[in-house]
Amino acid sequence: MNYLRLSGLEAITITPESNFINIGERTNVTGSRAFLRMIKENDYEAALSVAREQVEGGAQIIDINMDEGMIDGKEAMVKFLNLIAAEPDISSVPIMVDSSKWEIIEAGLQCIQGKGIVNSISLKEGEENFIRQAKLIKRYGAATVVMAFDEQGQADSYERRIEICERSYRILVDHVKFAPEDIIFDPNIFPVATGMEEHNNNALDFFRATKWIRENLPGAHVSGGVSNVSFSFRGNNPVREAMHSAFLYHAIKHGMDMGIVNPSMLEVYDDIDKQLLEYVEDVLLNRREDATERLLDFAENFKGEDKKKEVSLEWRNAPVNERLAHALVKGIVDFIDEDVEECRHQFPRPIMVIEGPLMDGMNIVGDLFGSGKMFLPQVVKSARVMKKAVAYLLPFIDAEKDGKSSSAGKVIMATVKGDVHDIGKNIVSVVLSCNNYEIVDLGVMVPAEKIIQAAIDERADVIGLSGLITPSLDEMVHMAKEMERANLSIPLLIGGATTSKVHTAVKIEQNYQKGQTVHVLDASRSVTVVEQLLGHKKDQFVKDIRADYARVREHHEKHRGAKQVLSYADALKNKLVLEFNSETIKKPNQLGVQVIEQQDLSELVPYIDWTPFFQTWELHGKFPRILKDEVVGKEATQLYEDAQHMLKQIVDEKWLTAKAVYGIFPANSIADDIEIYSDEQRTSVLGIQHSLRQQTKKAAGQPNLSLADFIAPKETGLIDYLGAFVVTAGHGIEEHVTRFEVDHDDYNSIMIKALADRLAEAFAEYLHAKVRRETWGYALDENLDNDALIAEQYKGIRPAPGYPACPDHTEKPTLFSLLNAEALSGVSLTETLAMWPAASVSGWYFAHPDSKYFGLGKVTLDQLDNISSRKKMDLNEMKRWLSSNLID
Ligand code: B12
Repeated sequence: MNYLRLSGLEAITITPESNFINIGERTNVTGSRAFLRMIKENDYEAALSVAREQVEGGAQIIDINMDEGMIDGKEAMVKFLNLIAAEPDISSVPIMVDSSKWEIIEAGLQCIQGKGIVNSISLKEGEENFIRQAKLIKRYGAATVVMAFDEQGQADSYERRIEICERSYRILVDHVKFAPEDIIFDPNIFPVATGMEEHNNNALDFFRATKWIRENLPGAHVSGGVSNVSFSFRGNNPVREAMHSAFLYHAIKHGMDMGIVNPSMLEVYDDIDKQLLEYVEDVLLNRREDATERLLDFAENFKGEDKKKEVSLEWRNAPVNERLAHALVKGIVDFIDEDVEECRHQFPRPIMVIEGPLMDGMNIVGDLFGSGKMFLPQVVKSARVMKKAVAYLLPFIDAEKDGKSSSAGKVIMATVKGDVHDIGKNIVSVVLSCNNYEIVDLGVMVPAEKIIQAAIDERADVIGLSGLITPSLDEMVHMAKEMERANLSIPLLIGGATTSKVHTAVKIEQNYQKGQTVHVLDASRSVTVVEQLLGHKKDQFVKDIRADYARVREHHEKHRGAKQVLSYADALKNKLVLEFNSETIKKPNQLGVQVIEQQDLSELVPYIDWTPFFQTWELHGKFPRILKDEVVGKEATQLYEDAQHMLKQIVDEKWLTAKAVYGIFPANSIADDIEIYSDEQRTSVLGIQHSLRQQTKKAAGQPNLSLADFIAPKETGLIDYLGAFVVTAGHGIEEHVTRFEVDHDDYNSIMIKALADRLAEAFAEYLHAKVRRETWGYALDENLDNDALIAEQYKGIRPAPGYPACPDHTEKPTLFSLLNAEALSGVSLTETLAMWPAASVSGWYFAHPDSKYFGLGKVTLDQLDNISSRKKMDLNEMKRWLSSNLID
């Protein structure tokens, strides 16, 4: 059986093991008034940020709809999709081209890269039209949503749903030869509890039809727009949220595997008020004649109600093993020593407390997390309880001979040489240890030899590597080669922000033939992967992975160079030409290097962008909305409270020291180089910032950007300026991390790192504002609140080497020497140019009012050649550093 494979710039394969696929719905003018307004007002920058936010918020596919009478839908669709294509962070995910007009769909299909989805076709206008459209979709290489709609209208019963879906399927598969896995049925989600009897079976019929489709139409998928179901309860969010969650819970159980769901309108299924859940499910499953009336009456109680918090100690009355399970699931450490002690007396050997009640409790945690009913911060807290319990028992176990516990397997974890980030790695370690894997954590910046030696000495079953920045990808390739050379055959796991399945398949896997390499997207997937790699189904799993990676390589090979790009020379000709004059160039109030020895942390707190903090903990959604309504609302609030508590201690007790060094220098551009001068007479060149230029073929009138475009060319004779900065909030962190680790407290050790990262980012934001208003002084009257800063509404930009506009990390040494940064801020660069302490950010300041953030995208060898000679760097070395951005 083939699986549905979709792609933007990156591929996703939807297998039976995949979690529910969430389709972002906010780039849809029919569903979002804000998005409609942006399109109407031609504010495509804002529209792009809506798309970006959805991808960052976890949408795996984005639906785009421009069906609105007041706009030219076709033109808007084409324009928007072309703009998206030049934004790698958005176009990484597949696009769903959504329209009721075929011409818009077709225009959209002509723009999207990778394999997208058409939303939708149906038999509404008869077979001929249906077949014609399906053939075209097939030719464009897209998947399609098929509505349960035919010549007689929309399917509104179980029988009609299955009749239309079966007929559509047979036509598509038998006649059009459409791949069955590329068919996604939308069997119509209609409102329930409308007061009309004929609507009572609406949800139930959807569930039954979904099950029937999944069982009888092999390969086909089921999707739908969930919010429709609760239409009768508009204005009553608590009931709507409960209804959406309960609906999804049952729909997924019946086989719905993707859908349009607004995450801010979901309650955690297990947290739904039990009575409300019963009434909601009575309605959804049509369990009682009076279900609607009862829910309507009951719903009155929930109008506008805030969720209450209760602390009850009733659980303390339960038997000890239940108490342990409760403490583990709820992450309560308060009674752990006394409970473990009590339990120890009930078993002949202390080890049995771990193998019995504690592991039973952790299994519950593992299952709840695996099924999406528990979230990462809760799991990390559970791990803390487990670790404390084990620590309590260890002296008793050590006192016995042969007291070793049997683990499910031993995993070596390490952040690779040159890279300093370990939050992701630590989270994976916690999640695996919750599932009874023994973790040997080698820390950060670990060279290959050390990892391999540890694997041999420890007789490890798996090696897991983590890396955050692109240079680490190369180190992972090196690791694979070294494992092959050392004759190892244990599986190699690859993870971290810049890693990907494609990179793993194309660049890593084949270097390690004796064992299997697997890319793991996030912590929640790590357990199933390790389980399969170490379990009795290993052979089949490895076979599947190999076949999958071979397909990825084949696809990659086929599409190599298929992108529409300009030569570097043509891209340079299509540069952005800005106005440079006394309006756009402001002479800075202060030139030269400035230092902040010890920044008052309390001044940084208001600048914190909290949304990424929640992402670190795998809680997706925008702050502060996430605290209230989201599927993760309760957990997010708890996490936020814990964070505030620690943040206060960090500030009050000066746990961390924040330092900065920054400066503004005279500068001019020469093509894509920016010369940085010691003084305004431009007597000597202090350094050169080498920029890279976009080469993706742009829509007419759109320039190919380079950061150098934002600085006045030397030939204008005008003096322009460039700023540079390094900030850190990481000095002093080690002491506290060690303290937490000694106390077996992963939760707080991850928490302090996540907060230090937030403070580093906040410092970058704070300093940028200070530079704009004071040091450079080009935005004296700027008055932006934190939301406006986060939305980047300020004038000027501060791109950081490594970020999408300037992915070349090798510019950091220039930046550091310009500022004498290592001496003045205590931040150093590792061999792969990560910064130490980890919670540090460095970058450039551009002040031109038209400067903006952009993504470089892919570049060609002629640009590589050009930049390596400009930088006087060996071509192959340059190629290695820029490999993620090269069209190979
Ligand atoms: C928060 C953040 C930061 C924080 C701290 C990062 C951290 N976590 O330690 C700060 C502000 C300090 C920072 C700084 C920088 N950053 Co930054 N940052 C991010 C951001 C927004 C989120 C990363 C994150 O924390 N995610 C949450 C954690 C939990 O996820 P994770 O580490 O990926 O781990 C999960 C999985 O990957 C997986 N996993 C991880 N490891 C392993 C290992 C195994 C074995 C397995 C199985 C799984 C696994 O499981 C984890 C849990 O689910 C990303 C963009 C993004 N959306 O990814 C950019 C990003 C990682 N940063 C980037 C860059 C460039 C930088 C800087 C170099 C910029 C600069 N010049 O200052 C610096 C470098 C700092 C340094 N010390 O060298 C780039 C890297 C790409 C590149 N070209 O190299 C990114 C991708 C942004 C971008 N789009 O360009 N950054």
